[in-house]
Amino acid sequence: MTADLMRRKFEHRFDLLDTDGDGYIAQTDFTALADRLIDGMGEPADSDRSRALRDAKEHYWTSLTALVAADGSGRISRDDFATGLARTPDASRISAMVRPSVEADLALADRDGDGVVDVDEFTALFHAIGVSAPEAQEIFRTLDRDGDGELTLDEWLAAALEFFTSTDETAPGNRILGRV
Ligand SMILES: [Ca+2]
Ligand SMILES: [Ca+2]
Ligand SMILES: [Ca+2]
Repeated sequence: MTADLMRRKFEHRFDLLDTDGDGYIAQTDFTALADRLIDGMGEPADSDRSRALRDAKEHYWTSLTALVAADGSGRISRDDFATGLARTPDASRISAMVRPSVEADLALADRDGDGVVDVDEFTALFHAIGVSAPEAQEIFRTLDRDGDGELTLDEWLAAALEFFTSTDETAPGNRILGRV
Protein backbone atom coordinates (compact mmCIF):
# COMPACT_ATOMS: atom_id res chain seq x y z
CA MET A 1 0.00 0.00 0.00
CA THR A 2 2.83 2.35 0.91
CA ALA A 3 4.69 1.74 -2.33
CA ASP A 4 1.40 2.21 -4.11
CA LEU A 5 0.81 5.59 -2.42
CA MET A 6 4.29 6.84 -3.34
CA ARG A 7 3.84 5.73 -6.93
CA ARG A 8 0.44 7.41 -7.23
CA LYS A 9 1.82 10.65 -5.81
CA PHE A 10 4.80 10.72 -8.13
CA GLU A 11 2.80 9.82 -11.22
CA HIS A 12 0.35 12.61 -10.42
CA ARG A 13 3.21 15.09 -10.07
CA PHE A 14 4.81 13.80 -13.23
CA ASP A 15 1.64 14.53 -15.19
CA LEU A 16 1.64 18.11 -13.89
CA LEU A 17 5.34 18.58 -14.64
CA ASP A 18 5.06 17.12 -18.14
CA THR A 19 3.76 20.45 -19.37
CA ASP A 20 3.69 19.53 -23.06
CA GLY A 21 2.27 16.06 -22.37
CA ASP A 22 4.78 14.09 -24.44
CA GLY A 23 5.33 11.46 -21.74
CA TYR A 24 8.73 12.75 -20.65
CA ILE A 25 9.94 15.52 -18.37
CA ALA A 26 12.63 17.68 -19.88
CA GLN A 27 14.09 21.11 -19.20
CA THR A 28 11.64 22.61 -21.68
CA ASP A 29 8.75 21.47 -19.45
CA PHE A 30 10.21 23.42 -16.53
CA THR A 31 10.72 26.48 -18.71
CA ALA A 32 7.11 26.23 -19.88
CA LEU A 33 5.90 25.77 -16.30
CA ALA A 34 7.77 28.90 -15.18
CA ASP A 35 6.37 30.90 -18.11
CA ARG A 36 2.85 29.69 -17.37
CA LEU A 37 3.10 30.78 -13.73
CA ILE A 38 4.62 34.16 -14.66
CA ASP A 39 2.04 34.86 -17.39
CA GLY A 40 -0.82 33.58 -15.23
CA MET A 41 0.09 35.94 -12.39
CA GLY A 42 0.48 38.88 -14.76
CA GLU A 43 4.10 39.31 -13.68
CA PRO A 44 6.41 41.20 -16.08
CA ALA A 45 8.64 38.63 -17.80
CA ASP A 46 11.85 40.47 -16.89
CA SER A 47 11.09 41.31 -13.24
CA ASP A 48 13.24 40.06 -10.36
CA ARG A 49 10.46 37.72 -9.28
CA SER A 50 10.19 36.24 -12.77
CA ARG A 51 13.95 35.77 -13.01
CA ALA A 52 14.05 34.14 -9.58
CA LEU A 53 11.24 31.81 -10.54
CA ARG A 54 12.93 30.74 -13.78
CA ASP A 55 16.23 30.15 -11.94
CA ALA A 56 14.43 28.14 -9.27
CA LYS A 57 12.69 25.89 -11.80
CA GLU A 58 16.01 25.35 -13.57
CA HIS A 59 17.59 24.41 -10.24
CA TYR A 60 14.69 22.01 -9.66
CA TRP A 61 15.28 20.37 -13.01
CA THR A 62 19.05 20.03 -12.46
CA SER A 63 18.51 18.58 -8.98
CA LEU A 64 15.87 16.22 -10.28
CA THR A 65 18.12 14.78 -12.97
CA ALA A 66 20.80 14.20 -10.31
CA LEU A 67 18.25 12.46 -8.07
CA VAL A 68 16.44 10.32 -10.58
CA ALA A 69 18.71 8.23 -12.76
CA ALA A 70 18.37 9.78 -16.19
CA ASP A 71 19.37 7.74 -19.21
CA GLY A 72 21.55 10.53 -20.57
CA SER A 73 18.92 11.62 -23.06
CA GLY A 74 18.14 14.81 -21.15
CA ARG A 75 14.66 13.68 -20.30
CA ILE A 76 12.95 11.53 -17.66
CA SER A 77 10.23 9.00 -18.37
CA ARG A 78 7.14 8.61 -16.17
CA ASP A 79 8.36 5.25 -14.91
CA ASP A 80 11.91 6.46 -14.14
CA PHE A 81 10.47 9.42 -12.28
CA ALA A 82 8.08 7.43 -10.09
CA THR A 83 10.42 4.51 -9.51
CA GLY A 84 13.47 6.67 -8.82
CA LEU A 85 11.75 8.95 -6.33
CA ALA A 86 9.96 6.11 -4.54
CA ARG A 87 13.28 4.33 -4.09
CA THR A 88 15.25 7.17 -2.54
CA PRO A 89 13.23 9.63 -0.48
CA ASP A 90 16.42 11.39 0.69
CA ALA A 91 14.99 14.25 2.76
CA SER A 92 18.01 16.55 2.65
CA ARG A 93 18.38 16.29 -1.13
CA ILE A 94 14.65 16.68 -1.68
CA SER A 95 14.67 19.74 0.56
CA ALA A 96 17.58 21.28 -1.37
CA MET A 97 15.70 20.59 -4.60
CA VAL A 98 12.33 22.08 -3.66
CA ARG A 99 13.24 24.97 -1.36
CA PRO A 100 14.23 27.55 -4.02
CA SER A 101 11.17 26.57 -6.05
CA VAL A 102 8.78 26.99 -3.13
CA GLU A 103 10.41 30.30 -2.18
CA ALA A 104 10.01 31.58 -5.74
CA ASP A 105 6.42 30.33 -6.00
CA LEU A 106 5.58 32.06 -2.73
CA ALA A 107 7.21 35.32 -3.82
CA LEU A 108 5.32 35.22 -7.12
CA ALA A 109 2.00 34.44 -5.44
CA ASP A 110 2.41 37.04 -2.69
CA ARG A 111 0.87 39.99 -4.53
CA ASP A 112 0.47 42.23 -1.48
CA GLY A 113 4.05 41.52 -0.39
CA ASP A 114 3.30 40.68 3.24
CA GLY A 115 5.53 37.61 3.10
CA VAL A 116 2.69 35.06 3.34
CA VAL A 117 0.11 33.74 0.91
CA ASP A 118 -3.62 34.06 1.53
CA VAL A 119 -6.25 31.89 -0.10
CA ASP A 120 -6.91 34.32 -2.97
CA GLU A 121 -3.21 34.62 -3.82
CA PHE A 122 -2.85 30.85 -3.65
CA THR A 123 -5.89 30.26 -5.84
CA ALA A 124 -4.57 32.69 -8.47
CA LEU A 125 -1.21 30.90 -8.59
CA PHE A 126 -2.83 27.50 -8.99
CA HIS A 127 -5.23 28.81 -11.59
CA ALA A 128 -2.14 29.58 -13.70
CA ILE A 129 -1.34 25.85 -13.86
CA GLY A 130 -4.91 24.75 -14.47
CA VAL A 131 -6.10 23.89 -10.95
CA SER A 132 -9.71 24.93 -10.32
CA ALA A 133 -10.55 27.45 -7.60
CA PRO A 134 -12.49 24.99 -5.39
CA GLU A 135 -9.64 22.50 -5.54
CA ALA A 136 -7.02 25.17 -4.86
CA GLN A 137 -9.06 26.37 -1.87
CA GLU A 138 -9.21 22.83 -0.52
CA ILE A 139 -5.45 22.39 -0.97
CA PHE A 140 -4.88 25.71 0.79
CA ARG A 141 -6.92 24.65 3.82
CA THR A 142 -4.94 21.41 4.04
CA LEU A 143 -1.54 23.12 3.83
CA ASP A 144 -2.45 25.95 6.22
CA ARG A 145 -1.88 23.72 9.23
CA ASP A 146 -2.47 26.25 11.95
CA GLY A 147 -5.60 27.42 10.16
CA ASP A 148 -4.79 31.13 10.44
CA GLY A 149 -5.67 31.81 6.81
CA GLU A 150 -2.06 32.46 5.84
CA LEU A 151 0.33 30.05 4.22
CA THR A 152 3.87 30.66 5.47
CA LEU A 153 7.09 29.54 3.82
CA ASP A 154 7.56 26.97 6.58
CA GLU A 155 4.07 25.52 6.06
CA TRP A 156 4.58 25.33 2.31
CA LEU A 157 8.06 23.77 2.64
CA ALA A 158 6.82 21.23 5.18
CA ALA A 159 4.11 20.15 2.76
CA ALA A 160 6.52 19.97 -0.18
CA LEU A 161 8.95 17.81 1.76
CA GLU A 162 6.16 15.62 3.09
CA PHE A 163 4.86 15.07 -0.41
CA PHE A 164 8.14 13.50 -1.46
CA THR A 165 9.03 11.63 1.72
CA SER A 166 5.93 10.72 3.75
CA THR A 167 4.48 7.24 3.46
CA ASP A 168 1.46 8.25 5.56
CA GLU A 169 -1.77 8.20 3.54
CA THR A 170 -3.17 11.04 5.65
CA ALA A 171 -0.15 13.40 5.48
CA PRO A 172 -1.38 16.88 4.46
CA GLY A 173 1.59 17.30 2.12
CA ASN A 174 0.22 14.54 -0.11
CA ARG A 175 -2.41 17.05 -1.18
CA ILE A 176 -0.01 19.78 -2.24
CA LEU A 177 -1.00 19.44 -5.88
CA GLY A 178 -4.49 18.11 -5.36
CA ARG A 179 -5.94 14.65 -5.03
CA VAL A 180 -3.76 11.67 -5.88
CA1 LIG B 1 7.30 16.80 -21.64
CA1 LIG C 1 0.33 37.96 0.73
CA1 LIG D 1 -0.84 29.27 8.47
